[in-house]
Amino acid sequence: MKTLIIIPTYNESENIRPLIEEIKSIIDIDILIIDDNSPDGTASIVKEIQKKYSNIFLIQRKGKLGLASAYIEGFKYAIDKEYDFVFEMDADFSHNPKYIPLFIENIKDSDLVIGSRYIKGGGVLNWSKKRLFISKGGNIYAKTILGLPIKDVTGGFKCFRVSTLKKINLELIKSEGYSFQIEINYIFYKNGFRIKEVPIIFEERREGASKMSKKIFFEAMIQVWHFRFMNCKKFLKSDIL
Ligand SMILES: Nc1nc2c(ncn2[C@@H]2O[C@H](COP(=O)(O)OP(=O)(O)OP(=O)(O)O)[C@@H](O)[C@H]2O)c(=O)[nH]1
Ligand SMILES: [Mg+2]
Repeated sequence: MKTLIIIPTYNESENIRPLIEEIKSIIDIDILIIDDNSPDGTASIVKEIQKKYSNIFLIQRKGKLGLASAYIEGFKYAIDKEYDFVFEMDADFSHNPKYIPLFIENIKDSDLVIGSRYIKGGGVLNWSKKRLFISKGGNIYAKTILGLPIKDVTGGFKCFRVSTLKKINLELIKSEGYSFQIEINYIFYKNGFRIKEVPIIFEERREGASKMSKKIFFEAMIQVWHFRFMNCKKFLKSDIL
């Protein structure tokens, strides 16, 4: 099965090389880095690594265009190049590559596999009580308003079946940043696609700075109300069904 890992990057120069090496030590898999012109030169490090591996790909964008559009660009790439499965993964080691085989095992009978911090066996390492409270609270808030039977609706370690993504009109996705994770889960759920959660232990980022802020968090929480009242059926491409 042809599988691609999408890793969006913004100032991940310290993490990207060790992360790719660690993934490669576990599984020989294609990796697509989508870099938004990181001022710290992340893209030039990726170009160095490309000399060593033939299946590392790089899309360089003009500036910080946000997480949602990075993933949508990556999904289109996966559809174009006829991958079977595609991963979302952070560059900062919060998503431990050791779980990749677990996702691959579980996507065989699902359309979306979510790495979940909030199911039995999952968890978070090295987060402050405050950060954990905000994350758990945000989760309960979003899943209650949306009626989502998913324990971790904001997590970003995921694997999608490409043939299912192909049925969705990605252009209609409203999110720019972090609410993208909630929006795509909701679209999958409302259209009856199979969603499975697998437990992961999420770790605090290894190097570099977080791009998460109070403003981004509250924006995502307001967006949830927009999702609540949107017509999810409009995302289905009727012509290919
Ligand atoms: N291409 C691209 N990547 C981004 C952008 N914003 C964040 N990223 C990347 O998306 C991933 C998740 O971002 P983080 O800053 O780790 O956000 P987070 O995981 O919610 O926050 P922390 O837990 O504090 O690290 C990382 O690999 C970032 O480098 C963006 O605008 N464009
Ligand atoms: Mg992170």
